[in-house]
Amino acid sequence: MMQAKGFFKRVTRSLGAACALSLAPALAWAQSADPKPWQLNMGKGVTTSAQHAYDAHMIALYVCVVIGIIVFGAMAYAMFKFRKSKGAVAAQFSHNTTAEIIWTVIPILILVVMAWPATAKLIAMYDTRDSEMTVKITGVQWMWKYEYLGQDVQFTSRLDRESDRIRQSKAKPSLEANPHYLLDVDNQLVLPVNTKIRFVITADDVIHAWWVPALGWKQDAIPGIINEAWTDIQTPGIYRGQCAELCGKDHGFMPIVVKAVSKEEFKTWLASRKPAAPAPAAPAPAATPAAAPAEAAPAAAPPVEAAPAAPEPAKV
Ligand SMILES: [Cu+2]
Repeated sequence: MMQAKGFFKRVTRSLGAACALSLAPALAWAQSADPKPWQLNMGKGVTTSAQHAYDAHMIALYVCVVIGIIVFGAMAYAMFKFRKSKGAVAAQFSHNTTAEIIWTVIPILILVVMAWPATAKLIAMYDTRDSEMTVKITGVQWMWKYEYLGQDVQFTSRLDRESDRIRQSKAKPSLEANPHYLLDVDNQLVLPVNTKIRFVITADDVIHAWWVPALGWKQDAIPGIINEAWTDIQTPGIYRGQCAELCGKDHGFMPIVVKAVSKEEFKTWLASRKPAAPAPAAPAPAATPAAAPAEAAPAAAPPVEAAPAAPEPAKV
């Protein structure tokens, strides 16, 4: 009996050590926003939504690890402790109501414990109220169109020329020479940090999906439908993503690059992208009373129709 106890302790200890070893590198890499080669765990991201997703993921992972240790530990213990060579005889019962109640109720409780925070976080991810600015994203075969609503700033963002040149030439890109091959664009989406930004997302032609993993969500861009999402980036930096919906032959060549900058830097950038204000017009020559109504009428309407609607000084 003492021997069995020692063996069980050793098995539990080595299982625990194996789990800790396998988790250690994953936890170390989780600090970075961009994926790394051979990264095993999901990234932490740089937004509240990403943090929520990461927390929910880690809770589920830890629950799975504990269940794995208990189940496989019990199996290993039973197999070695009650092996045939030791003269073990299998029990003959086939049902045990108490055991069945226990292994039904415990998983239900575990699911509820995991679903409660996950649901609360999911609801928060879709709450776009109190956002400070709105960016409209339109997916187009095969580029993205960005509009800063109310700011008169819009542009398209497509695969950078260098990536395009390499792919057209069929040359083999190297990670050293082209670290962002197919993940670079000509115009980055510049956004301020520590700002609740609402996105309205749609498409012009087919279904696309806007996805930057570091922001913690992905949203479909569907023609005729406006989807919503929001973000609040907490760390300045460059965050890359891609279209995540198979949208045609160049689906793999419409990357996304978000450049998160300080609020002041964003203000300066936005001002620089605004169209130049028109030069002040020279004072117009005094218009004659007859000419004024015709000018006020819409361009499409003939002046003769506009004239009766105008006040007629002769009748007053
Ligand atoms: Cu697409």
